[in-house]
Amino acid sequence: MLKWWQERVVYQIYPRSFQDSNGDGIGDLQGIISRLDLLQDLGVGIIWLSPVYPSPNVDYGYDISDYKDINPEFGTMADMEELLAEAEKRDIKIVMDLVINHTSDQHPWFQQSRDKNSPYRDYYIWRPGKGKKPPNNWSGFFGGGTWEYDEKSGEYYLHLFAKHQPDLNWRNPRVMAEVKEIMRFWLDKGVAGFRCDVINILYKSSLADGRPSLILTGSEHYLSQEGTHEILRELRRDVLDNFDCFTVGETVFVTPKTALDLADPERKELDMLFSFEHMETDQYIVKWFKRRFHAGRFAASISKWQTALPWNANYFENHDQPRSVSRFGDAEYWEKSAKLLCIMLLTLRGTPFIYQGQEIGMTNFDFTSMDQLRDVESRNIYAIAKRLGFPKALRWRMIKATSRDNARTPMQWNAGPWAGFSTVEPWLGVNSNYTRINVESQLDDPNSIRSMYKAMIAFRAGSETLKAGSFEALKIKKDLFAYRRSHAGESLAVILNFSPRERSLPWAGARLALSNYEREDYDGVLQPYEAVILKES
Ligand code: ISL
Ligand code: CA
Repeated sequence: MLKWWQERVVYQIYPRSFQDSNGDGIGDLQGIISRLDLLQDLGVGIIWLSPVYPSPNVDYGYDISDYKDINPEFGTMADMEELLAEAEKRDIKIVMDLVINHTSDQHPWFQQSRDKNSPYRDYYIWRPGKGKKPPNNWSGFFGGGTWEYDEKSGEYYLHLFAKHQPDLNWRNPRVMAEVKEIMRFWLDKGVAGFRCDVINILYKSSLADGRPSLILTGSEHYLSQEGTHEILRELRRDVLDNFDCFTVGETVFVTPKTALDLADPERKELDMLFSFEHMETDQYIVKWFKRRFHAGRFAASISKWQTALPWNANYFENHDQPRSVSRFGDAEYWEKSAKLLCIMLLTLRGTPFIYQGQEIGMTNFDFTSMDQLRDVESRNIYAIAKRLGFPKALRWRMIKATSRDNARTPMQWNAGPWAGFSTVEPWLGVNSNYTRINVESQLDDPNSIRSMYKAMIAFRAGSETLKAGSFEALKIKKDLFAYRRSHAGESLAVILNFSPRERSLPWAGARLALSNYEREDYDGVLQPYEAVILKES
């Protein structure tokens, strides 16, 4: 028997960029409420809200200063309750982002923690320096160091992300108690679970120097440690198991083995997780060094993970990643390749996650200068690359292809001013292609990318084979990827042509169920970027 979170499709909303309702250029909760009918029409069953809590916005919501309130830019608690109620009317569940590895440095816990004698001191990780040097040699996720010296208490605090995001001390039972209470607070309000931010790095086993490494020196001391497994089991047992809810963990640097330890149902830790390997197949070592997209490499990674875990959280986009059609698709075949990615995402085994705008084929941000970017990570990395002497053209190329702002531009609703997102200039630029790529123009067009998403969500909802079936890779060859989903005597073959050329691939005894081209049957030849679903039995 499948659980409801295995049958439904998740839609991720980045609230700041979804819909502004009060003309301040910032998306908000009333804006989301006003678009719920469209999400219901699409077939969405769960919304994951990126953080809506009060935040100084150093990392746009991923630096939280109050876990039990709503960012006034987004609205009030009453708006949040209205959103939950309105979503429920449409049979849509809401999942919150839970960011508990770190808080904002403006959180009252941290402010008090700066006093050595405060009972909050141990909520964070404070250490004296080694002479003039920080306590250890670890390097951070946003580039640069992980320790910040605090004049007030004469010690350093640990921050694996920006210096305004101090890491919580998960060895302190009071931190655990606080987080349990926060989770109960939201579950009591009716949220249906949590997307757990960087959840496999909570527990730091030691603060010793890390092995010298090109990336994330020190990570062997905090990646997926036994202490983290214990924390996850405790949260599950004491909080989550008392509610009809689920968790999806954002788990960094996991392998199939370490991922299984986090998401094996028997172990009662996470219900599913986001792995990164497929998103790293177009890079060398770090995401800033992109290499040419190779469909075979992508497909091989997906296949490996499909069979490594009993259940996957499938995604090609989120608020941290460039747009999938710009990355894995083909600009010349924008529409066909976006539809191919849609068919792939919705036919894999696992819960599909669609990021806002993906359903209309939104593309990377066409920014022309660094001033147009808001993301702290892009700015840090650009500055570090400059310090390292990277030529300007290279720095620019890195940021262009990889900046997280590529996916954070305002949602393109229509061809009107500011793409219908706002009545004033938004907090981040609108992609200039909004007159061509927007929801309104695709809504009534049966051949639009959005219509393909709608059709595929409905197809999946009606197919036990797609929802519950097994996955078997059949062919992974350069730009051809074929796999089979089977269940209770039915078997579906999915064939994807990731190339601008026709490809011949006869498939005896199969009937066409669906294609991103208009055709009645399958003649053994795939058109450029064609994706077909064939019914084999
Ligand atoms: O951007 C990344 C992936 O390409 C990572 O380095 C990212 O920082 C990492 O996946 C963690 O992401 C999460 O936590 C961060 C926050 O900035 C991201 O938006 C969030 O998704 C810190 O809270
Ligand atoms: Ca607003």
